[in-house]
Amino acid sequence: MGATRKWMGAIAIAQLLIAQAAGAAGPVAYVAAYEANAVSVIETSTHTVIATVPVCAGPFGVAATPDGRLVYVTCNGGNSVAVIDTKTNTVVATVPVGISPFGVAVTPDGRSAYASMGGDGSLYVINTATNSVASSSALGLAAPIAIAFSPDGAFAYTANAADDTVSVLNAVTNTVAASVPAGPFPFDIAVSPDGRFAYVVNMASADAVSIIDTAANQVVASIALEEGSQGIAIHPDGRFAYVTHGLSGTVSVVDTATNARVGTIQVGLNPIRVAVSPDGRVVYVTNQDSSNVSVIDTASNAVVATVPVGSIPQGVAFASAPPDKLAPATAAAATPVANAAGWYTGPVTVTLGATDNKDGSGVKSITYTVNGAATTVAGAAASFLVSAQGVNTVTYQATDNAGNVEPARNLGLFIDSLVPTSTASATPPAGSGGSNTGPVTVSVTAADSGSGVQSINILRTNGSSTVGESFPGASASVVVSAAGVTTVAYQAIDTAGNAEPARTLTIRIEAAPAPALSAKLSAFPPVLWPPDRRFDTIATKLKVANAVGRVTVKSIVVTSDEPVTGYRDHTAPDWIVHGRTVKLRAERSEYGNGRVYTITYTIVDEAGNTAQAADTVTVPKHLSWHHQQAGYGR
Ligand SMILES: [Ca+2]
Ligand SMILES: [Ca+2]
Ligand SMILES: [Ca+2]
Repeated sequence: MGATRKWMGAIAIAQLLIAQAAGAAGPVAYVAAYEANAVSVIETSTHTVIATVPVCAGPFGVAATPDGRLVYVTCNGGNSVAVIDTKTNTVVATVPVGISPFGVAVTPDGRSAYASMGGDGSLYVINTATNSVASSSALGLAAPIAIAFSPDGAFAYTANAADDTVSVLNAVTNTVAASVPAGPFPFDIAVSPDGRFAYVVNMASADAVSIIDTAANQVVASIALEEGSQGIAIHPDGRFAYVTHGLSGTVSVVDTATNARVGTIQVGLNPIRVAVSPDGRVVYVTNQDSSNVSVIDTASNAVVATVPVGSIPQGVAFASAPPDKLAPATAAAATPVANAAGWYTGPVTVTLGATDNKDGSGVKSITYTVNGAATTVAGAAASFLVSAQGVNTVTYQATDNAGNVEPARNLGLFIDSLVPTSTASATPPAGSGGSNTGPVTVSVTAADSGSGVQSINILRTNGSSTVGESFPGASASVVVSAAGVTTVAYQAIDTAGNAEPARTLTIRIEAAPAPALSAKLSAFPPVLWPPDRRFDTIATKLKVANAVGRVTVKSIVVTSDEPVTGYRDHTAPDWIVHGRTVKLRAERSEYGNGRVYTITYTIVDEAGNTAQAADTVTVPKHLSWHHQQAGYGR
């Protein structure tokens, strides 16, 4: 005993540590690395460390909730218990407890975590729903460095290293129900799956394991193995116990039916804690002096892997969250916003965000396709640019860490950044001088690649007059009728909103010609009578229309339908024009049927327009009754 105690003194008391194998089935092991102030997380299908979780100072014991969601780690140097969320492998709470916590165990119902204080012998009960201390009990236990529950949760058993006892705790009242003498230096404890026996490892004795009958609360047998034994775990089927031996660096396999050693397995240096996976396939052994974990295959009792972990590994427990069978969900957002018709005029940034179900395994990756080309990005967010013209088909789906794949969602992105093109024609075409003489119909037709022509704008400008119109569709026409120069500006706009630069067409319409200069001449009297060869002065009245400026009489010409002289006519001249005065001779041939003088004015206006006006004066053969009545016969 003295030699063993001396060896015991060679190890630091701070390294005393308890492991609690969690009841949760699962593929992940949590290993407290005392000197690293961290927990190494080992994925057990490949036996590789997938995370290192910083915790409080000096992590020792490890226990998981039955549902695998939470792992409790005693921090011996921190006087606290760290709570790790197994979904995220992050510390979600650090619960202050008593002095030098060592052992930790979770009740089978998962509602509480029990931590035993090596420093002051107290028991702390942590509510796993709130991760706060539900109660603390000053039980005066003597360095309770390990704690384990009965399967029914009625009792907890502590291995008390300082007084070589096991305390049986009533888990309802949290009081000591019994104190059972064990071997020297009880260092770890495990309860058989059927609850009938508690197995205590006595470090300081070759009788390494004391077996307590839990009905009688007394030791009923012991198992002789070797001194320096430090940890024990029982296979879920109850048939075998695994005991670590720090001095020899081995693990003994004990048949629980015969309490005989049936195998010895060489592991790492100074193996301390041990845990059996819930499926019973592997045993994890922490080797505190080689800072690794030996993985024993329970079928062959051979080490199949050695996993480096944080410095001075101590407690180990298996945990995993319950199976996640629900796929994550991904939401997509596009920037910028499409127009009302659903079109974009340029590249579109698509942002994807995925979330997994509550208590799910978390989003592992997002896979998206753009027009058939697939990309997978790690994590719950992705962003990418879509820029192809036309209809882009985007699909996206997230995958969680449990392998659940979201059904693909679809996003259609309609991109048109190309302006439409319009052409205009004028009907009728302009004449050779580039002008039209009447109204012109301007017809505009447009075509577009992509979203199609939405409308055509036409703006007519003639001098200070402007008329703007918008026509839906891909064709439009306006009629230009105003004289002068009309600029027709036109542009097409597509459904996406792209507007082509305005184009122009110039229409020239000649002004209607001004009304012609005209004149009407009235001569008075219209009849000369009697025909006595005298001269009469003729009054003339000229009525001018459409003159530009002043009118000038260029000439006054008198003609006669009978000759000036003839038979029995020797008078000449027969008319005199002097200035604006016209004199006509009252004379006619005796053989004719009357004479008709015609007086013709030729006028010119300031624009140079000329016009003629004429009137007649008659010397009749006989004076008609009508003329007599009119007073012409003097
Ligand atoms: Ca999920
Ligand atoms: Ca377009
Ligand atoms: Ca005459």
